[in-house]
Amino acid sequence: MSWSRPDIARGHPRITVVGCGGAGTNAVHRWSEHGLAGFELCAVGTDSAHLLLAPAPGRILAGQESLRGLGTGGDPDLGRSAVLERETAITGRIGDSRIVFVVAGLGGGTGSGGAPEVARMARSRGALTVGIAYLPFRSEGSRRQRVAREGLDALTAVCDQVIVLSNERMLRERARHPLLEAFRWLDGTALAGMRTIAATQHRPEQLGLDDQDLRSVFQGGGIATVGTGESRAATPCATDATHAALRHPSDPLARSEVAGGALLWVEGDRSVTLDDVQRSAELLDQHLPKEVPIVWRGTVDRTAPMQGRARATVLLTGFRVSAVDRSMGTPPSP
Ligand SMILES: Nc1nc2c(ncn2[C@@H]2O[C@H](COP(=O)(O)OP(=O)(O)OP(=O)(O)O)[C@@H](O)[C@H]2O)c(=O)[nH]1
Ligand SMILES: [Mg+2]
Repeated sequence: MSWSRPDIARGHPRITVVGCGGAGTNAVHRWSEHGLAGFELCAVGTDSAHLLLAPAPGRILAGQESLRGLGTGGDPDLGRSAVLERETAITGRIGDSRIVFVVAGLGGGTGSGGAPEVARMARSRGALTVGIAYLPFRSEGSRRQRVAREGLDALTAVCDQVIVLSNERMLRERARHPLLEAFRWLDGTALAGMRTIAATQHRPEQLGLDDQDLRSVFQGGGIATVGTGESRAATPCATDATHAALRHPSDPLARSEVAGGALLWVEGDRSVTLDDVQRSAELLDQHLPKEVPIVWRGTVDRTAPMQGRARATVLLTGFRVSAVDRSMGTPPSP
């Protein structure tokens, strides 16, 4: 990995989130409703009506002339060339960001074709580049699965790590919830992964995460999965939160195929003890093959929203794309 040390005099390094295509724009829209401190949000899209969801200063319409604001109709080649036409605007947004998250739903045209190009632009400017890829529901059919798989290949080739979130997870975990709530839940999981990675830049105090932690688990690139869990009680328990978090990374990717490492980040109020965090790490250790390196860190969060809460986020890295094929039942690309 090539990213360089932040310039201390300039304070916190910039972290930018670029949503690409419909799903990427939706995610940026939902996160912007929460006022995501510490992240700059923007969206690149080919569908002008849909792009209006993104926060105003960060909208980049791609393919204005060729596609006339109507989307690509599912064609990744059109998505790629439209995004390339806006390279100057996109790199202008990325600027000197230290971390860039490129978020897209794979299977359509704009995200599958365009997100790898946005990621390439970010990485060539020296940013740590992390893809967030929503994979289509099985019920969307084999063509979408194939396009998604090709998009995932392209994205993995240019990112430091790609966090995969299968939409199928919503069916397993939120099938009986209102539709929008299910989508918000998956966005929340993605956000937990982004916050964990961003914590290496924003919160190096206490027993916080740092650059070295990220380097050790991102080494070798590949695909990552994330899970997050919470415990809410008078005396919140980090081990319970970790237990809940571990239900997700095991799904859809098999834990035995982790090739990179594991990052466990526990946030809690003052009642979370060292012993509790230590037991959380042991729990994670029991879930993984012996040789997988684990980095665990815990921070006390004094802000009001974390009162009576402990939150654990687990990031497992270094899966091969073939592991995604097996878990999704996707036929491998020719
Ligand atoms: N998790 C999640 N997935 C979504 C959302 N919207 C769409 N998807 C998924 O993302 C895939 C790609 O859809 P879009 O993002 O709309 O496609 P696009 O990139 O805009 O591509 P075109 O419209 O074909 O140019 C879909 O097949 C869905 O599986 C969303 O809001 N959240
Ligand atoms: Mg679209």
